[in-house]
Amino acid sequence: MPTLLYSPTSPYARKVRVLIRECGLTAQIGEQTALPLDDPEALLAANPLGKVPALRLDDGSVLYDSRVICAWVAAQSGARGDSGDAAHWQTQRRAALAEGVIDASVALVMEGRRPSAQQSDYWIGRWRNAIARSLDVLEGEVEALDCGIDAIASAAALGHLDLRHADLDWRGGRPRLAAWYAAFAQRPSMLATVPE
Ligand SMILES: N[C@@H](CCC(=O)N[C@@H](CS)C(=O)NCC(=O)O)C(=O)O
Repeated sequence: MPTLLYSPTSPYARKVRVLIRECGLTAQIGEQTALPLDDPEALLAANPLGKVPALRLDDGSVLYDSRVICAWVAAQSGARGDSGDAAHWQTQRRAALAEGVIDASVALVMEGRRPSAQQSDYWIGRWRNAIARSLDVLEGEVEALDCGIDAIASAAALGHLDLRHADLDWRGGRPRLAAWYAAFAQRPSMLATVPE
C-alpha cells in the first residue's frame, strides 16, 4: 500500500494527513513516522531533500512535496484537479498563501534553534510580518474557507502557529478566522492529526 513518511509536528505533513482523512482514504494509504532532522535512511532514500512528507507508491516510485502529494490524494478520491473557473484559482491562491504562512512559521522555529547571537532580527521580523499580513487576508476571506485544500492548508498553518508561536497571538484582531478555526479544528481529520 502507498505509505506516507511524516513527522507528527510537520504542518506540511499534517495538511496531507488531514486531506487523506477528508477523502476517506485512511485504509488505502499507510503512514510511517520519519523525523527529518534524524536523517532516517528510509526518508533519505525516498526524498533526497531529506524532508517530510514523502509518499512511497506501490511501484517503488516516490512523490514529494506536500503539494504534489495532495494533488495525488485528491486524484485518488476522484476529485477533479483543475475546474478552470475563477473560484478554483482563488482556492489555489489561498492555499499558496496558507502554505507561505507555514513556510514562515517553520522558518521562525528553525531560526529560533540557532544560537541567539546568530539569529537574524531582520528575517524574524520579515517572517512575522508576512504571517500577520497573510492572516489578515484570510480574516477577510474567511467565508470562502470550506473544506478545500485552502481550508486544510490554513488549518495546518494555524495549528502550527498554536504549537510553536503562541506568543504571536494570531487570534488577536481576527475574530472570524479564530471562530472558523475553532470549528474546523473539531473535525475528526484534525483531531486525529493533532501534533504529539
Ligand atoms: N515544500 C515542502 C516543505 C517540507 C518541509 O520543509 N518539511 C520540514 C518539516 S516541517 C522538513 O522536513 N525539514 C527538514 C529539513 O529541512 O531538512 C513540502 O511542502 O512538503
